[in-house]
Amino acid sequence: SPTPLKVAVTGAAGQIGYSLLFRLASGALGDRPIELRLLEIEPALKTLEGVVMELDDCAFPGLAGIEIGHEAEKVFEGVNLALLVGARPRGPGMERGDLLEANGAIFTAQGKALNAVAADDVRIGVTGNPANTNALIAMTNAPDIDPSRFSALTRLDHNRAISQLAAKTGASVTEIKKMTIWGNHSATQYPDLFHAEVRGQNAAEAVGDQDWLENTFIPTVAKRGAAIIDARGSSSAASAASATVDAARDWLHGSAQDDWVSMAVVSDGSYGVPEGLISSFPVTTKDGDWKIVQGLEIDDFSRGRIDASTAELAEERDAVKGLGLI
Ligand code: NAX
Repeated sequence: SPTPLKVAVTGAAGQIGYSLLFRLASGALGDRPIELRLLEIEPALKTLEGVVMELDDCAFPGLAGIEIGHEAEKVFEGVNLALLVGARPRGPGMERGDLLEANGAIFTAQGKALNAVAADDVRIGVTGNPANTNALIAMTNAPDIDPSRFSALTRLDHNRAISQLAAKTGASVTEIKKMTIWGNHSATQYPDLFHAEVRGQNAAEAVGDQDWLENTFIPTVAKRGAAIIDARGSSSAASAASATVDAARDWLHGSAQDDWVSMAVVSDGSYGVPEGLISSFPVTTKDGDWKIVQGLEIDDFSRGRIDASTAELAEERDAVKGLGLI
C-alpha cells in the first residue's frame, strides 16, 4: 500500500479542528491513506486526546495513524502538508500590536520547525488569523522552504462569494466559475464579479446592478464572519474547515479545467500587488504548484479595491517587521 500522506494540523483541539480532522480522515484529500500529526498547546492536549478517541471510534479505513504533541519539531517531522489553524484570538483589552506579537511568536516558531523537519515536498496552508500575515511570518522564518509552498486561506471568502452570487442569480454553485478574492482575508478583501462567470456570462453583467454589487454583495461576503458570530454565538468553524479542505485538495490535485480558485500567495508584483506580500489572487493549480492567472483587465473600481486591501497588508507587514518578527 502507498506511504501515507503526513498531514499536520495545528490547533487541532479547537473548533475548526473538530470538523477538519474528520473530513481529512474520511478521505477528503483523495484515496492515499493519511497520517495525522496534531499540534496543540500543552493545556489542550487532554481535550485533543478525546478528539483522537472519537477519530479512533470512526474506524476510518484511510486513517493510517495519529500522533499528537505540543512540540512543533516533533509533530512536524516529515510532514507533506501542514495546515496551520491554531492561532491566538484577540482577547479582551488586546491591542492590534499585542495580537500580532502573540501570533508572531507562534508562527515564527512553527516556520522554523517546518524549515528544520518537514518533508521536501511540504505544502503549508495557514488558516489561523491574521492568516496572510501569519503566513508571511512563517515563510520568512523558513528560509530553506520555497516561498511558493506557503499560502493563506481565502477559499472560505471565495466559497461565500460563489454562494451569494448563486442565490442572487438563481444559478447553482456549479454554474459559477472564475470567482476571485483579492487582497487580505479581512474586511478589506475584494470579491470580484467583473471576471467571474455565471452560466458562461460575465457575472457583473448577469447581475446588472452595480448598487447590489457594491453595497450588498461585497459587504455581505467581507462581513460574513461577523454575521456568523452574531447568529451562532461562535465563529465559523465547519465552513472554515470545509474551505481548508477545498484549498488543500485543489493545491495537491489541481484546479478544474476552465476555472480558477482564490489563494493568498506570495506576490511577484502581478496586478500591482507589492512583491513579497501574501495576497489573495486568482490562481490555477496543478501537481502541487500554483500560478497566478495573468492578463485580466483591472478597471478603476477594482484597482481601488485591490489597492486598499494590499495597503492594509503592507501595514501589517510593516508592523511585524517593527516587532522584529520578519
Ligand atoms: P479555537 O480557539 O476554537 O481553536 C484554536 C486552537 O488553537 C485552540 O485549541 C488553541 O489551544 C490552539 N493553539 C493556540 N496556540 C497554539 C499553538 N502555538 N500551537 C498549536 N495550537 C495552538 O479557534 P477556531 O475557531 O478553531 O479558529 C482557528 C483560527 O482560524 C482562528 O485564528 C480564527 O480566527 C481562524 N479563522 C480563519 C478563517 C479563514 O477563512 N482564514 C475563517 C475561520 C476562522 O475565523
